[in-house]
Amino acid sequence: MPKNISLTRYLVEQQRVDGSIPAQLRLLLEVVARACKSISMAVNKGALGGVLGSADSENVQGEVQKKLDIISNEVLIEANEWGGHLAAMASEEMDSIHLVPSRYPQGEYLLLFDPLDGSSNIDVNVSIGTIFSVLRKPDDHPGVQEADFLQAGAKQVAAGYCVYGPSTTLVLTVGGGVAMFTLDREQGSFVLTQENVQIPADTKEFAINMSNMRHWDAPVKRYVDECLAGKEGPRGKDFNMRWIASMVADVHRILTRGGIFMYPWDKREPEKAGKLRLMYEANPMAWLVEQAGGAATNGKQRILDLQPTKLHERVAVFLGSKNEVERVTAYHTGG
Ligand code: P6P
Repeated sequence: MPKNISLTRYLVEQQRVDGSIPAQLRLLLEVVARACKSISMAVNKGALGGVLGSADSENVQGEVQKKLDIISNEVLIEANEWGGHLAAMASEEMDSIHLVPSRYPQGEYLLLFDPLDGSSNIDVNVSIGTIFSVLRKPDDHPGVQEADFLQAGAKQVAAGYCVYGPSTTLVLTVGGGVAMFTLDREQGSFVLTQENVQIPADTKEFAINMSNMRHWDAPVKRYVDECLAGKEGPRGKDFNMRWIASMVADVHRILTRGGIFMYPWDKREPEKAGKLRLMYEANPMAWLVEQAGGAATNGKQRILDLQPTKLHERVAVFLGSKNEVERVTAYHTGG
């Protein structure tokens, strides 16, 4: 792979190859990347930045907001308002959509994000990240309303995340595979460090919060029990387990070396389909995983085919190595 390809050069050259990144979308992705750089700086200051701990407020999910949740949300909003590439934004941290102020030109894209996923890990210095999804604004009516965001994940035009870990890494797809860019803090720019990411179809590593085992449905329990039975069990091989409790970090590991990530429906809150949010967590991650040769379902259906009915709706998530996701999905569907 050629050395020192910046994100900008990658986007320009990708547009030349397949026209998948028109100017407005390139601007959107560069602005989001710049916002992630600012968030990375704030996160990396840690206790020195005076931004750890809770903000003594709750978000629409009823979760206590961390100061950095709010800061990250504001950074993304501010960065994306003036460019003329967006019509509106939606965030895990905001009850309703945020229209681009009328003093700025309106663009053709909609941006959704979880500004700082895994924020319960901030105060304990564990990797966290920003997740984003880009949709096209419907052009059959003027203005933007919440219903315009309710598009299936298969309609995304771009998706990605930025993981704030030992290195800050931006992972992106526009439908032609998955590329990874590592932040070079000396240059202050994201540099291409991997392209055509491929997830192995098989794995020996599963990720799930085991403390919820007694609440799971039978198919999930069967799948995990078989992994735990190891070589002597029906799988005939031993498995390893990882759970970072930061979806971005768990998905990054799976994109890097394979594995299956599961956050299933459970009996604790049976009216909820799952814990994770469809629009700005499951959909972008599902597209990235599929673009890297993996699979992503809610246990029964392909996540990208799900038709959303609410902006903040939740979904069960099984994603990663194709053969494992197909197995656990078959346990649910009797396939
Ligand atoms: P639990 C973080 O709060 C998050 O939304 C995901 O990033 C993560 O995978 C999951 O929740 C962790 O949930 O119940 O294990 O704390």
